[in-house]
Amino acid sequence: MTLRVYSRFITLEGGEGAGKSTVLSALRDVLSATGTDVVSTREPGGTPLAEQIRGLLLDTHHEPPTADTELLLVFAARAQHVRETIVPALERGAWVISDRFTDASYAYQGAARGGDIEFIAELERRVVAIAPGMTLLLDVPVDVGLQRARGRGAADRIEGERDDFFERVRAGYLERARLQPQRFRVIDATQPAAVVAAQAVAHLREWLERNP
Ligand code: Z5A
Repeated sequence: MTLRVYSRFITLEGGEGAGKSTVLSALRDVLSATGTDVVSTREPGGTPLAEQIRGLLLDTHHEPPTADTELLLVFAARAQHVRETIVPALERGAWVISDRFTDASYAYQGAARGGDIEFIAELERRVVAIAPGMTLLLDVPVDVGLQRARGRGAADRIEGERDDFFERVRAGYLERARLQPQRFRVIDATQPAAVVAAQAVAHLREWLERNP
């Protein structure tokens, strides 16, 4: 079973504090300004049930999930998100921008947590079955990103991981970008936020020209 690729589906990826939220607003503004129907969403989350699963994943107060539990919860949330939010929006002709998608599972549950990549690929094929046309990877050194993210206050369960975990996340993302250069655009996210957003918008405009 191959993944169905939607050119109107764009995802943002990156480690902690990479600046995805800031870029997402800039992309949404560009699309909305042209009168385009655009849905912005996030993972884990994007539906009421998936947001509850997000709470379970990030909460620091209950027993920590095992690596398998974490992986299956992430994909349970994604299954709900894809069927209830993403595919219905794409099928009615809207553009969808998601703050994280399946690449995050390869980076966090695969590269960083040591999960079985073939099993993740199997879940992707059977449970997700779709892929974005373009993915913007905001790449930032781990110390810079963590300093930004931790400046915001109490860390959630995953933000509380050690720095070497996030080094593996970053390496996992860069490896995916290296293997799929047609889909990925890698942006140096150490630059000022306005510059990062402008580069992301330039990629979007180029994508729009090729996929009107
Ligand atoms: N997760 C997973 O394990 N597996 C999966 O399959 C999925 C997710 C989908 C929640 O994701 C967690 O779920 C995440 C991975 C895991 N791990 N954690 N923790 P999330 O995306 O909601 O959470 P996050 O990665 O922690 O988001 P974030 O740190 O908020 O990142 P961001 O959205 O990229 O950053 P931001 O909010 O736009 O910016 C962060 C701060 O930096 C903020 O104060 C900005 O003003 C500042 N900032 C942003 N850009 C810049 C620049 N360029 N210069 C200086 N300062 C900047």
